[in-house]
Amino acid sequence: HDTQESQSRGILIVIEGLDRSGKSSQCQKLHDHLVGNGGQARYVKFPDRTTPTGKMINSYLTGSVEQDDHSIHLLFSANRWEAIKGIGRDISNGINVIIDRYSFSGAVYSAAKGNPELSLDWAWYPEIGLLKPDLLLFLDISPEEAAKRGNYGDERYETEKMQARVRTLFKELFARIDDLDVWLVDAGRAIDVVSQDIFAAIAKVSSDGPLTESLGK
Ligand code: T5A
Ligand code: NA
Repeated sequence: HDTQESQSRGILIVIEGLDRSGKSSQCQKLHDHLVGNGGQARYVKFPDRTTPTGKMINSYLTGSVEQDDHSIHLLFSANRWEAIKGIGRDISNGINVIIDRYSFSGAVYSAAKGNPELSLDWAWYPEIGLLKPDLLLFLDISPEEAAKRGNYGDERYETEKMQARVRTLFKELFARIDDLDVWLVDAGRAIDVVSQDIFAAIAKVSSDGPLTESLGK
């Protein structure tokens, strides 16, 4: 078999945003849209709470366990590193991978805590070398609007003050990274209106080149 060489690769799409911006709803819709068009797709969510690192993260987020700020930060990163080879393999096998939160959340939430030892630079470092997305969609919503949505406030970072800092830092981080295709999507609109914008963005992504690029400094 040398069909591998003629088969085109999948694309790597990342959806980021504040808590309750609608990431999971949109990832699911995008997954169904791609499969409905005859493609293959896989939906990956970080943190993946099912693995050993993910279980530790879950205990921290739900408030049952405390963690040192550096330590929990590195656990979130480890939770991505342990999954990345599998994601790369799927992409080379022609599967489109949709990721719900990624390195950008990783850096920004830790830096937003206000601990002077966790600068955005420090927080970004463990992400260097992970696969770079072909497209990054940022679901933009005001913290006030997000707070009106279901179950807000259940987890550790769900305060309006924290979310406001997170929103500013996301934009700061996007501006710093070279060659990153970022689409800002107004996520304060109805679910189906938001997904139409997302489908339009996806239609423009090309998977012509090899997926060899990784996240840099
Ligand atoms: N974190 C994460 C880190 O600190 N470091 C890291 O490295 C990573 C990966 C958990 C926390 O971990 C932090 C960030 C987070 O604080 P999570 O598990 O992704 O991360 O948790 P959330 O972001 O809170 O995920 P949610 O599921 O709560 O939010 P979503 O996915 O953005 O929103 P969704 O689609 O589930 O929708 C939430 C509600 O709003 C409604 C939905 O029906 C649902 O009820 N909704 C809408 N309502 C009106 N209009 C729309 N357009 C709507 N879209 C959705
Ligand atoms: Na949350």
